[in-house]
Amino acid sequence: MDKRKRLFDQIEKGFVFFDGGCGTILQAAGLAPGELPETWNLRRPEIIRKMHLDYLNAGANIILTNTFGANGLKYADEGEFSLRAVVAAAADNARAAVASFEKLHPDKAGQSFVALDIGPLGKLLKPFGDLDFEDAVTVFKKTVDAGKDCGVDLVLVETMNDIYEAKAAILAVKENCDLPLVLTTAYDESEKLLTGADPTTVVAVAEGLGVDIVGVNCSLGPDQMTGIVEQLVRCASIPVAVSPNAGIPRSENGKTVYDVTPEHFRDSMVRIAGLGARLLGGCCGTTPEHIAAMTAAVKDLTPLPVTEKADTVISSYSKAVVFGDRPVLIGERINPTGKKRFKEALRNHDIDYILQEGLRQQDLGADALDVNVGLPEIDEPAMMEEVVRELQAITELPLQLDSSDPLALERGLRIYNGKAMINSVNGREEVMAKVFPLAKKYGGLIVALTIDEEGIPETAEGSAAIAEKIYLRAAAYGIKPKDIIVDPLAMSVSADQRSAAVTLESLGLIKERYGGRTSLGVSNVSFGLPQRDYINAAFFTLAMQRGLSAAIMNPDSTEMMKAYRSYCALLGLDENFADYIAYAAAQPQAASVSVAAAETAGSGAEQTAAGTVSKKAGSGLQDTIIRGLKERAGKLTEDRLTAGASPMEIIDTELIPALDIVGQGFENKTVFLPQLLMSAEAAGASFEVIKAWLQRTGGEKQIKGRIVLATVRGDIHDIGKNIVKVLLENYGYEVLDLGKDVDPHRIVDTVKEEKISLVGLSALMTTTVPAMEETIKLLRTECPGTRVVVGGAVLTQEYADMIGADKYAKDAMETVRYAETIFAG
Ligand code: B12
Repeated sequence: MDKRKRLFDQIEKGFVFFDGGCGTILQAAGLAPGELPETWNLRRPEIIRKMHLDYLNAGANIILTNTFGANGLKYADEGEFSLRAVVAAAADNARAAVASFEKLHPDKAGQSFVALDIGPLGKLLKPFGDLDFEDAVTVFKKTVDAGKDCGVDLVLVETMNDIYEAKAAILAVKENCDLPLVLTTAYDESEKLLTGADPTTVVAVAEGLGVDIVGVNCSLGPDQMTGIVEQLVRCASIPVAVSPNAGIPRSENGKTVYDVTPEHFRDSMVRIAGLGARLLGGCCGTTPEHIAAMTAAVKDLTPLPVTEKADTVISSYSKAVVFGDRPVLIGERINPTGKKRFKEALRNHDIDYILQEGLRQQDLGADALDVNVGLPEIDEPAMMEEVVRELQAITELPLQLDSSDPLALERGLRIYNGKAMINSVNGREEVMAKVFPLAKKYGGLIVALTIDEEGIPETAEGSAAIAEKIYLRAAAYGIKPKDIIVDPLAMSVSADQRSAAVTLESLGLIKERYGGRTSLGVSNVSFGLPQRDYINAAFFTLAMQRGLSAAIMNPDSTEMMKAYRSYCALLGLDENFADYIAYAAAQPQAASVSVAAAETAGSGAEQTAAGTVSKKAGSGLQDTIIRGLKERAGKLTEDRLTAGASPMEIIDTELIPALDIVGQGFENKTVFLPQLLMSAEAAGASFEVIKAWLQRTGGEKQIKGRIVLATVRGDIHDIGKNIVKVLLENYGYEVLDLGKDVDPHRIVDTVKEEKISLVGLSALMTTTVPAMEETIKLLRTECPGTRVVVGGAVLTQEYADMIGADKYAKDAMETVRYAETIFAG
């Protein structure tokens, strides 16, 4: 029988159960620290098979192959423990366990499934990490290739804490096999993934990519998952899977312990089943006893039905925009049409300018950004990919990929980190045949223009007829009406005065007849007329009145924004007039802020209501670092230096305060790791310029002394240490920089070999201060006489004394002054 059908028949019948934890069981059976658990598929198959059988006996229907970490980054292509050998053995073990179970329980034959288990790669993807998206797809593909023909019934991609990595894994699965696919991701207590996605975002991306079942696993215990499960059930149209840990792990005498007992787990999972989850299991710390208690209590309950949800959703990697009563504003400025400066930017490959346009529209209130980079003389597909890549690194707004070239759309959609809008398809058969398969594969909300082989219809009925044709063709590709947004085309009224009325009537008709969502490129209406904003704003208001769901518009147009904010306030779409009041209050200020910001580069970053760190009108260095604009940070630094600012002044008044603001946001959970990383990179770019400047302007050349610098073990923060290094070098010291995450022994060995008398250690986290202490202790015994100066944001004089350092230096300059005293004699 078709594997998908067999699985879904089982889900149809009632609850389906996953197995529980694996790591703790293998450790108890003797898995050594550092030993790869997947090698036991070959080394200790009897233990793996017994574990599977124990879970089947406990009532699990789906057992996971022991392949969580089996990927091409950890396992070689050849040899005894090659990826293929390990995965094949894992599948054999699981299937053997199912066979034994079915022999003992013939009545349960056909109810058990083997899932090829795929875990995360342990690396962040570019630009936040160093793994290329396509390389991640290739690595996952290897595991899929190794496992797909080994008799597994489905694939489980699990414990994903980055939706981008999940996308890479999903593509690898969908492109290389047709097994049913389950995606479960790991949320933290703020109910978000490490990179910021909430359940609505995860569901939008997963469903768009064609995942069969979506859910949550690991990190939290069942009780902390309640809110996440509620959200998943609320927005998913596919079954929801839930596999919690046996509580939040904690450390006791060096061992990881989990507090949730099988009875507690059972009670919590009964509650979770009642919320609408359909597949239930356990993750870290759960045992066959937990699973047995759960299955016994849940199996006879009646599950809630899985229902189709009507919401239209787009998303970036972290922010979902749900189409509701309030029209979604899509910024139109990233588009060369009629814009000389933008065309120039495209021709000159001035990505920075394009990014600025994006950020400006974000500040002005856009909910999403249209991206059109089509110019005949440039390679549009390559440019689309590059601009999408760069934009999605610096803005959380979802993107609308706008091109008539399917190749450009595909390049953008493939690497897009979220669920995009696709602009556009129309009623022409040829266009639908090219664009719908892309939307089906990558997900997306398709803008459908009501134009076909016959041209633009002259009546609202004509528009509705094309819309209907598009809905029907899309359905044949498996695309739902909620993922189509109809654009009945705003035509220039100056060419045909009736056209605006027809467009408005079409909006109403499409909504009324099909419950359809609609969108318009509003500004087209005024083409050829003076004071276009007047007409645009009035037309926009009329369109909103007819139920317009989204507008592609210029958020820089005061008239349009006034119309929009006032409309939302008047119709009760803006609770307590909050947005209206904020908008109105910002109006007189905006002008003065922009002047002030231009004069005093840097000050005034603020927390917006949405919680992200941004600044309204500034373009100073500090703001640029906060926003993570690398190239621009470099340029502005150069300008400041040329204008006479001193390197230390720039570091102290721009770099450090910017990172402090982002760090604060990170702590308050308004900023997520990707933004932190982008800011760190921008600070790094600024610092590179300072470094080059210092080298050019020259310090003293004669070497005054040799110093070892390192960020301690477990700590990868090195911006501060690098600043210290450059300043020391500038003052004539030779620095042996051992880098970051440096083992104490390596530091000691270098000091001995190089006969070093001063060591500088950096630590930025409370958790790495012990590694600093360990390094100092080792230096004291192995290299008596060597002085140690310590620094880094987390350190204080008190800490420094506690761990036995010779000196605490609060900044780079103080380090230099200390070095002067050490090497004076
Ligand atoms: C940038 C940054 C990052 C970047 C680092 C990039 C890089 N290449 O360094 C990235 C994004 C990679 C990162 C990752 C993480 N970060 Co971080 N990060 C920061 C941030 C925002 C700024 C640090 C910085 O560079 N400051 C600017 C420099 C110039 O200042 P500085 O280092 O203090 O250096 C000055 C002085 O201290 C001194 N100095 C520094 N080193 C030395 C050395 C010597 C010898 C001497 C004498 C003086 C000295 O001189 C310098 C110049 O004046 C801070 C928040 C903050 N405001 O500090 C969080 C922060 C340090 N990070 C934090 C955390 C938790 C993390 C992560 C665990 C996040 C995660 N969940 O993955 C990971 C850690 C990974 C690891 N194992 O280390 C926490 C630490 C909390 C704590 N108290 O323990 C902080 C405080 C943020 C927060 N508020 O939560 N982070």
